[in-house]
Amino acid sequence: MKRIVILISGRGSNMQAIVQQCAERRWPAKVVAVISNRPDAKGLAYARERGIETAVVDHKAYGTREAFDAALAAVVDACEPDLVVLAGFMRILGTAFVQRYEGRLLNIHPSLLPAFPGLHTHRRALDAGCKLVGATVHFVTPELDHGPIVLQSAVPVLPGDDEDALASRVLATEHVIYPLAVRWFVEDRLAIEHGIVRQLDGASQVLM
Ligand code: NHR
Ligand code: GAR
Repeated sequence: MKRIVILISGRGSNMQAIVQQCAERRWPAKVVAVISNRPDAKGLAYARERGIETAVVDHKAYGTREAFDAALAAVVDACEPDLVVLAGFMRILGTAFVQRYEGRLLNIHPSLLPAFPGLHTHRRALDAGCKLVGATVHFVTPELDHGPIVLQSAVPVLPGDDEDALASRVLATEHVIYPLAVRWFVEDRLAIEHGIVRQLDGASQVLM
């Protein structure tokens, strides 16, 4: 059984999708903890209801990013994870943290990377006149939103779309691709070769 730790900052709908599929589809894995940097993250209540251990490491309690990262790493390490999943986690992590979990740290970013790394992706895609937008699951590397790509989804931009409309169309696909990517990881179906992810069964790594 692989041990999964999920880091959140808010609603946690991606976390919920992963928790549900892990339990219902009998993955060889268990979500052992959900950790938030925000004490008021809505997703914590869901995890508690499901009997999953929760913890809060409040970034506001630490004087430096390095001190926060070290405190977070201590809590994560105590869970002995095989995989750490960022699911709407909103703090940039330093090199020491990222290297500690290299090859077992995943993120979902709400854009078709390498377009629009960072924040406000839907606004920037609208401003650029993009006709397709989407989401990307990637391994985390020290450079923000630049790690090896595992899986992507693409959806159209429709006339009259605003940021909220785009965000919810993309989010619906996140709930499909993130659980799938995590399942591939826990079933040992992913390899990283020269910075490129290969799905060992040859499954399609894009959802349209
Ligand atoms: N850390 C590293 N090193 N590499 C990545 O690829 C990371 C990461 C930490 C988080 C998620 C992310 C995203 O998918 C993620 C990927 C937060 C920010 C940000 O600017 C940017 C990207 C991501 C998460 N955060 C502000 C900060 O100063 C705080 C914003 C807030 O609290 O609302 O850390 O896009
Ligand atoms: C998701 O759309 C996720 O891709 C995005 O925030 C949302 C979190 O929703 N992540 C980022 O923007 C990271 N910078 P959730 O909390 O319901 O999973």
